[in-house]
Amino acid sequence: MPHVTGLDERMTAAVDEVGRAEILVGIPSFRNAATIGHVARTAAEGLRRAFPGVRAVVVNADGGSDDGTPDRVRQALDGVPRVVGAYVGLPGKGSAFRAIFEAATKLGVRACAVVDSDLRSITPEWIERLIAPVLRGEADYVTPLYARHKHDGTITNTIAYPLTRALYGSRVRQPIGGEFGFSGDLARSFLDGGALGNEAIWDSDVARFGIDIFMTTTALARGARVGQAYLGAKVHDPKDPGADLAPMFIQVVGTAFRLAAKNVERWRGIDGSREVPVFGETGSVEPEEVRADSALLVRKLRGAAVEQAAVWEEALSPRSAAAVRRALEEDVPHALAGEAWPLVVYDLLVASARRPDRTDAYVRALVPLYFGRVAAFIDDARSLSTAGSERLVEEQAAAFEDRKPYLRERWATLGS
Ligand SMILES: Nc1nc2c(ncn2[C@@H]2O[C@H](COP(=O)(O)OP(=O)(O)OP(=O)(O)O)[C@@H](O)[C@H]2O)c(=O)[nH]1
Ligand SMILES: [Mg+2]
Repeated sequence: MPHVTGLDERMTAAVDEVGRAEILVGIPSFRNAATIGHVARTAAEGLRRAFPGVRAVVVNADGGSDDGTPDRVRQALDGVPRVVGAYVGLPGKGSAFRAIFEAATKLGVRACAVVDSDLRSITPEWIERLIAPVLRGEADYVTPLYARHKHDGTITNTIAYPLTRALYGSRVRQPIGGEFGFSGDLARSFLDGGALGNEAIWDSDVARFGIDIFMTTTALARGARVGQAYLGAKVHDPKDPGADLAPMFIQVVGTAFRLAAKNVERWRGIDGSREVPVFGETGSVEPEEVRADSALLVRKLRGAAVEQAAVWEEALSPRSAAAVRRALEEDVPHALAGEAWPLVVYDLLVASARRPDRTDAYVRALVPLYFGRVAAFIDDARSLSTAGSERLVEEQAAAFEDRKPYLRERWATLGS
C-alpha cells in the first residue's frame, strides 16, 4: 500500500512499538548533527525531571539528513522511549511537524512540546514550561517568550507579531518562535487542516516555514486558551550573514494572508488586544548580538523597484504608493515606518484576498518593502537597548491595531 501519511514505515513501526504515551516532545531536523544531541538529551532530562512516572516519548522527524543527525538522536536517547525517522512529504519543517502530529494522535497523548534542533540555549526547564500548563489544564497552546536581540526575529517583529495581534486580538509576542506546547486535541486539529480547513495544507507553505503561523493562528481562531512560556534567551545556529530571509518571509506571510482570508469572521469584530498570560519567572537576560547590514537591505529595496513597480502600482492605495516612492529616494527608508507600514501590509493583504491566485505575487512584492522597513527600524533602534527597541515594536503593533478600521473598510469593498 502506498504511504499516505507523513510517517515513514520505520516511524510507523516505532510508534506502534511505543503504543501509548501521555506526553511527547517533537524535534524537527535537517542536518543538525552538531546540535541535536544536546537538544534531545535536554528534552529527555526535562521530561524525567518535571514529569517522573508519566509515560513520555521523544519524536525526531528528520528531512533525510546525510550528516548523521538521526544517529545522534538515537545515541542521546538511549533507553528513552523514542520514535526516530524520516518524514514523508515535501521537504520542510512543516512536514516534520505533520509527522509529529500524527505520532501524537496515534499515541493518544494529552500534551506535546516541539523544540528546534539547532537550539544551544535549551534547558530542561523549557520542557516543563511548555508542557505543564497544558497538562494542568491552564492552556491549550503555549508560545515561547524569550529575550531576543533587537536585530533578531525581524519577520516576527515587523509583521507576524503586529498582524496576529491586530487581527486576532491577542498579544502573542512570539507567534512563530519555533518552540511550542499544545494539547493532543490541537495536534489532531492541525493535522486536519486547522484554521485553513483543508487537507491540502501539506502541499502548501504550511509544509515549510508556514507551519508556525498556521499553528498559532489555528489556536487563536479556534478560541484555544493561549499562554506564553518564558524561556530566557534563544540562542540558535546563526544564519549565514548573507542568508536571504526572503523565502521564509514568503512562506510565513503567504500563510498568514491565506489564514486571514479564511477566518474573516473570527477577526472582523475584534478591536484592540488582550495580554496573554505568561508562565514562569521572567528574568532579565541579555541576548547575543545579531549583526544586521542596513545598507544591504536598502540596496535590496531599491534593486527590486523596477521588478515590483507594476504590482505596487496595482495593489497599493495612492497613499501607500506615495510612501514607497518616497522611501526609494531616502538614504534610510523612513517613509516605510510609522503609519505607512501597517497600511502597506493591509493593502497587500486585501489585494491577496481579492485575488487568492495571486497571493504569492503580492507577498513577493512585500519582501523588498519589508527590507526597507527593517532598515528604518535598525536606524531608529541604533542607540536603543533591548528594552528600548522593544518599545518600538510595541508602538508599531499599536499602529496595526489603530489602522484596523482601514483594513475593515477596504475588506468591505471585496466582491463589489
Ligand atoms: N525536517 C526538516 N526540518 C527542518 C527543515 N528545515 C528546517 N527544519 C527544522 O526546523 C527548525 C527551524 O529551522 P531553522 O533553519 O533553525 O529556522 P529558524 O530558527 O526558524 O529561523 P532563523 O530565525 O532564520 O534562524 C530546525 O529544527 C530545523 O532543523 C526541513 O527541510 N526538514
Ligand atoms: Mg534556528
